[in-house]
Amino acid sequence: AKKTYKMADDFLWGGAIAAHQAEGFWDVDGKGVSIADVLTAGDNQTARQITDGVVAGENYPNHHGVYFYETYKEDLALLKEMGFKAFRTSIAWTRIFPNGDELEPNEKGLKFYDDLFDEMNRLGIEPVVTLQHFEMPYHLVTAYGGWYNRKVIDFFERYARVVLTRYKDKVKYWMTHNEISNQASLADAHSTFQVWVNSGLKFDEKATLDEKLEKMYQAAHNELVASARAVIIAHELDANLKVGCMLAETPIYPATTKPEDQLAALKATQAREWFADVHVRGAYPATLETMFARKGFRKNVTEQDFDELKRGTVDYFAMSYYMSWVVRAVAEKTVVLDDQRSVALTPNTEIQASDWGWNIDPKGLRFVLNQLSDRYPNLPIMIVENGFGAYDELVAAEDTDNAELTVHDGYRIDYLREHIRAFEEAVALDGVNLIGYLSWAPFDIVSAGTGEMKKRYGYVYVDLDDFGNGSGKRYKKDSFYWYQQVINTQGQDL
Ligand code: P53
Repeated sequence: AKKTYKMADDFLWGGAIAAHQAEGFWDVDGKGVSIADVLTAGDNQTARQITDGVVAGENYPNHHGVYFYETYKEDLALLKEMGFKAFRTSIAWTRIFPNGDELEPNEKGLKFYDDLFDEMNRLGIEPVVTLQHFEMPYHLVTAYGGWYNRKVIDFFERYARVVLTRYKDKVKYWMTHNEISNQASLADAHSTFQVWVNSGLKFDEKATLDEKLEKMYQAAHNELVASARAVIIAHELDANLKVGCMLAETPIYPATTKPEDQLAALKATQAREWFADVHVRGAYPATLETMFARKGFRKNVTEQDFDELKRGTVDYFAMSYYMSWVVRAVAEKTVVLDDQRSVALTPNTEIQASDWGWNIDPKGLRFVLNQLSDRYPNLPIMIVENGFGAYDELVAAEDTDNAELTVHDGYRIDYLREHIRAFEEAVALDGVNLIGYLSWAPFDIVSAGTGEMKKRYGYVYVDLDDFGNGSGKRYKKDSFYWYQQVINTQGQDL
């Protein structure tokens, strides 16, 4: 057997979800409509549609989630049974400010998260909380145009101040915008979805790539300023609060040893990773500044913005990791940041992919942890998402305690084992300062990308289908007992 390593006693083992994919009860206790509430169901082949408001007769999976709003106590008890040290979820902005532009928060929404965080603390599970995870108020899109409008910076600041103030004694670990880097992939098939969930942007069908890029870079700038303000507020409230950025990390490999492919991979990486430089160093890298000047992008900025970016740098680096990509240079084009058609995604024939086409690349995790550690020396890193979306089959249990049904998910265990091994090697052999591992979706929830229930990640099966039908009951999968053992041995028994 391969060597394994023991992680530190205070290493944060656990899992992560997001409010909109789990809570359900989308319109109760004063909650407003979020941008997730107008996303229809899709699947492997079909993109989720963004409807104009909530339309009768459409299937909106986030409306039901897995009813975590009511089941959180039993779900947290299962996580505790696995030995969780930490659990990440998000606050649904629309529970606190239903439309986003109110002056006063909604007390019932605040109360829900009081109860949720209290329960986690009672169980000794450290809350790790995302301020914005694909769920901004829909009203901020229809009335203001989403994050492209600078007014949204102020609305976010108000929301952040309210929740940071309210929960500062219950939550130490925060992060601002989930996977802020995903919207950079404007040329790929999921770009309509990505700019919607990141920034509340919906492009005209006739918009040119430059028009889209101009909007995306301005929206991202506004988000980065808003993030910096949240960091500043948090530190004013309590210097011990830790606020992170959150990027989707996908190593990008060159397709061949051709120099132009190397350059393509580097440029494609820069196009996604610059967000981190602003979050961590408080300034844009030269590649971006030069491109903005050349193209006339990101015009609507103030001197105060750059001051706030400098003062509001993050305390740690949170990241998701699911897959790697391969790119090649498109021969007739000069590879530049602002023309993603100069770089083409290609399949990786060396590795397998999931049923949803996501490349399975555990070594890529070690690779990217090393890159980050080189780029931002000493900055603590937390993996706040990693997992395997797969079809599961619920079968009769033989030797599982009490429960009558289970899932034999050896394929999920294989994925997780190799990724855990990869980060353990990054820590033990490469000196990466990794403080936690929160795997994605410890119990099944609605998929963000497709809206499916059948793309499952959990250690716990949730009996609901793509239409929200089912008992909603929870069943432990084989991976439940496996992850319990991993945590119990601090990562030594994989
Ligand atoms: P689903 C794209 C690429 C990588 C991660 O994704 C992504 C996405 C967006 O779909 O999203 C993150 O559910 C996201 C979670 C999401 C998780 O990855 O599409 O932060 O909300 O559920 C897994 O399989």
